[in-house]
Amino acid sequence: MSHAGTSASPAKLFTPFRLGDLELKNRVVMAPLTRNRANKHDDAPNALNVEYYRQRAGAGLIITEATQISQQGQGYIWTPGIYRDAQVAGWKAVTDAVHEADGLIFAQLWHVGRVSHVSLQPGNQAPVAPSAVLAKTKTYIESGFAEVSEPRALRLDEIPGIVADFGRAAQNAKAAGFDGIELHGAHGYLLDQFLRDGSNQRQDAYGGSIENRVRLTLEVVDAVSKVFPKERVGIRISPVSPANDARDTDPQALFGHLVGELDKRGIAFIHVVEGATRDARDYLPFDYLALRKAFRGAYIANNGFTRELAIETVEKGEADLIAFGRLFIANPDLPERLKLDAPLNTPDVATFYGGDAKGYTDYPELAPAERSHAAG
Ligand code: 8OZ
Repeated sequence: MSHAGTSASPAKLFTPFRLGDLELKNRVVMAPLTRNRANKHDDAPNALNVEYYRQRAGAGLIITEATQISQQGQGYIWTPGIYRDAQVAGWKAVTDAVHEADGLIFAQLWHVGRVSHVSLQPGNQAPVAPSAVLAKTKTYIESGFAEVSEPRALRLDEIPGIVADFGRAAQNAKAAGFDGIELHGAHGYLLDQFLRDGSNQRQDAYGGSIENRVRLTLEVVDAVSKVFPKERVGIRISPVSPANDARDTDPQALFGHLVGELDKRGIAFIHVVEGATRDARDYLPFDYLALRKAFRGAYIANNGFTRELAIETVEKGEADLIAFGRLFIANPDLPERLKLDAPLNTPDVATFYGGDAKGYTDYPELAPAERSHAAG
């Protein structure tokens, strides 16, 4: 196939896409990426973060790094929040820079649930979860990697407060100038903990049947859809990823039901991490096309896509948009490089989480000579 680059008919991946009422200039999405470089004193985005996102505004859509909706929702050191005024102001500078560079940006709203450590929690209290079940996973705190802390089960009367925190975070995202929001429903964090029977052992309206386990996620979708129009709301899910000890006895039934409910609500997109994050795309068998068919909004596919697979997947109509993570870390101008089939910089794993400009804003863009070479 010759869908590459600069011929008269570029591959569909490099053509515009209508997402609700937004016009994306291409179908290459910057995936949410935890980088742990917010201000150390208030977890607000800063000038370095502004520069990082500005450099990546060539994406059809940027989805920010996971951003906690409350201090209780934080699970790692130096991740940004969106619940304090200084954080909203920090994000406003980010969205202004991305918009000036002709980009679009959604905030990813995050509550980590049990994937946290007492040192990050208000009053050094236990992290909260659907049930008091410890996750076999690690986090990182100021001193380095640490086992996550024993969680406590949320009381039934606390759940409206969680939904309200998501709603308030969405209001803050609107005030900060975001074009929309993505809920983090993946990777074993709070919403995913409620979805799955490995972490949700509740016997109230939020546990037991699939209908009950999806309840919190749908209440949160409804709450944020009162703040942003539904066509500016999306959700990320990871049906089979075992990240953070996420387990379920029947992911196909669970996510099939969830996606059917999301379809009824008419939100903009589902963003599906196919396979195991940071691991194999075929980690466990799962019918992703069944989710695509059950949902009339956009389907964003993620996880380990190469240029070829991305082009092919969009041509075949198996996804509308492809989200790239690691490649966007190392290549601020990734859409242009992919379009030209230009060489890619290699991501430096040692500088992924925490640090300064090194491995963050210092990856080079293509030089003009490289551009014309690749195009020629
Ligand atoms: C890597 C390190 C810490 C958090 C996720 C938010 O997996 C994350 C994350 C990734 O979704």
